Amino acid sequence: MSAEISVLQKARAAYQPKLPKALRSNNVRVELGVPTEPAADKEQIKQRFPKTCGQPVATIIEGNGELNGNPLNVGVVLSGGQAPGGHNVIAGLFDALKAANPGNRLFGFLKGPGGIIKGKYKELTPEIIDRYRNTGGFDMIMSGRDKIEKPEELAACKQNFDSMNLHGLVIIGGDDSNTNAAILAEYLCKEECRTVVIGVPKTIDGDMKNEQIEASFGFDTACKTYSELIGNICRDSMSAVKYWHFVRLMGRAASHVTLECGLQTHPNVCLVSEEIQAKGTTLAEVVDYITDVVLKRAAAGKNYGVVIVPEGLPEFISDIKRMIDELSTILGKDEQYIRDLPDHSERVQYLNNRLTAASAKVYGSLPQDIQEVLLHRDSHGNVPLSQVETERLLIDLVSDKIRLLKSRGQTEAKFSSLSHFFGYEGRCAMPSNFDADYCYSLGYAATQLVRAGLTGYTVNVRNLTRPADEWVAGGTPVTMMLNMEVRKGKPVPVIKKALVDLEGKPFQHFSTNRERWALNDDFVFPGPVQYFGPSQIADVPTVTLKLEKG
Ligand code: FBP
Repeated sequence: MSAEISVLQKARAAYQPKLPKALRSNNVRVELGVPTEPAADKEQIKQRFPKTCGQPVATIIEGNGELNGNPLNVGVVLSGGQAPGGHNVIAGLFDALKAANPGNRLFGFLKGPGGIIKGKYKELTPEIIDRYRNTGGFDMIMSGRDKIEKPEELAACKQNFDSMNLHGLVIIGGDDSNTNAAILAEYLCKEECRTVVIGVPKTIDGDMKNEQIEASFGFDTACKTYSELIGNICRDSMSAVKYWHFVRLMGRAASHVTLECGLQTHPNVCLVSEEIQAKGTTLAEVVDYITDVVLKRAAAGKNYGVVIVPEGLPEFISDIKRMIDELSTILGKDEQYIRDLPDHSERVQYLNNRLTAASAKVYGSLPQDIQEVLLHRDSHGNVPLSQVETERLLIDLVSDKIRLLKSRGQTEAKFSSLSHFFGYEGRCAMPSNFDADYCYSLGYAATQLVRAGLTGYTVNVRNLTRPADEWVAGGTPVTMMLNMEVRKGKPVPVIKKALVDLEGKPFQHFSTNRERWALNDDFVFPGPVQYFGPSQIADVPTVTLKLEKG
């Protein structure tokens, strides 16, 4: 880490994150509710998690507790994509551990879950923690996307925990990593290992949420960062009056990021994958819709505009989704063989013989770079969609269509386009006050769950649209959020992803206004994230959260 820090970094280092009232007290206890059930596929989940399935919801409240006050060794790991606030989770964990007993120790496993398997870790000291308070990024201990699933990997983890005399492990990750936390917790219970496992809901994608978990951390800062940039682009577009900007936004599956940025900035077109899926829309129909807006604006003398597109779109367009599912099944069986084929044309030929005719046609119609990306899966079976340039594909198809209409004399629209992808730019931004406070509270609460000896839980902090003082912290049994899904052709337990609810208030608000936003220049310019100043500017949560919570 560089020795020189920016003026803002210096000021942020002094920021004291706000904690809910109950967590500020040194006397807390964990109250347990009634037994819970998995979200779906109950019998299969119960069979796979006989020790941890059905545990009750936990709430942390003020009061004389029976929480463990003996010296504890706790490990922490950052898993998956970066999200603003990760360092504050660790700072919260650390401060709560030291407040409970100055002899408590915190160890950071390095480079993600792979560090747990390999036993690579470092002790986190006050000097290290202080250097990273309220900073973005995951560089304190780095992250990785390894999955702990094979029997030998689980056994290696246990061996490392035993030799470190570890009482608890906190896994900071998204839906896949919290699923991993449940698998590890179940395994450790079966093996009668003392280490408890607690997950923390992280992902800028915002799709790890449910009745208990109101938001994943990082979503707030990432959306505010992208919205600042989109607002700037909207202003540039109405100043230059000659470009259509196509902006793809991160979010591997759900469109929460795009919808939130749409609500913050009012672009002319905002695609929501979940709606496209619900209507069974094809790629050609998506192109028709965008073209229609371009032509209507051109007719009003506006040959410019802004289109925002969710990264996850390809998996929600009916014909592409079917093709990707078929590809996943084929890759589940023959991935290595396909990879070893000498060139791409042979891979296409091999796939042509195995895909249905309709899917082979869709696959064949895509540019080669997209075809190649679609043949990869990460360790959790996901397509690396951040590498699929959907915004360029849409630009090409819209300009083809406009060219055709022009050749028939049906339009005189001018269509000059520019493409952007906002993803990595937002993942390591300095956390907003909301994320700084929320993450610190999540870390603080995770310590209390470890002290209570709970395992297989995801920590939660609720009531997030109220001032931090009124937030309520607790834990949700991971099995309560699980369902079975097919990954790489096999059914596996995973946390049910929260997609955009088309009946929910955020989408409804967008849907009521989108036509007006399409034709007029109703752009909103949110400007940069504010860290200081009046609370209604510096502490405001996302539009999504405000609309969802009324
Ligand atoms: P997580 O689900 O791990 O939080 O990551 C989300 C994400 O930022 C997606 O939006 C994106 O598709 C993906 O990570 C990119 O992955 P990578 O960092 O491996 O390129």
